[in-house]
Amino acid sequence: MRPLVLGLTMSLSLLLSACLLHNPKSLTVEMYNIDGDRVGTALLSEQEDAVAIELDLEGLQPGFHAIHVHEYGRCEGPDFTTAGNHLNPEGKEHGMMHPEGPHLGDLPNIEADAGGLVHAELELSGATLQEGKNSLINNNGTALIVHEGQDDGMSQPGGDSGTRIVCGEIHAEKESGESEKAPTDPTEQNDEQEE
Ligand SMILES: [Cu+2]
Repeated sequence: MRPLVLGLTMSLSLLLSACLLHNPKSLTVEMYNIDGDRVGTALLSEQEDAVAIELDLEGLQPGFHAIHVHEYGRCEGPDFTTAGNHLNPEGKEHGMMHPEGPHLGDLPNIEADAGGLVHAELELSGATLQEGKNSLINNNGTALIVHEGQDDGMSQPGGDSGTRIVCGEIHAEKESGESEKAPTDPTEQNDEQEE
């Protein structure tokens, strides 16, 4: 009987640690440009009813750039359309200044300095790294995307922010041995592909 009890205890603790991995307090997201070069990181950390994002990037054009969380955790170059539209679980309009917005994934513009560097501290209000409707790690995750232009905070569907130039996949850390789930086809639900 003893080995059986031991075995059960071990599988229970494995199960518990797996749950903890799926509910991270913080995550580091690697950011890549359209050539597949790593250009920085975003450190995401769980806050009360928000996720804080500490972003460091290099190699951008100086000036303002739009940044959003998009709905699928797939960054495939050269256009990153695999990340789908903005994360918008509540069906709102796009834009930080829109009266019926914003999307959960909307964020204020970031600014690259004369050397092309960005250091920004952002907050994604209402989002979570835990599981649930507003989770960034549900299903196949989400993606943090920087655009060539700036977000005007109002235009539908994506703030007229232009080409996607940098992308980072946001996933729960996987336990070793867990195989990747088959990703959904982003084209199925995307009638209007956002810029
Ligand atoms: Cu975007």
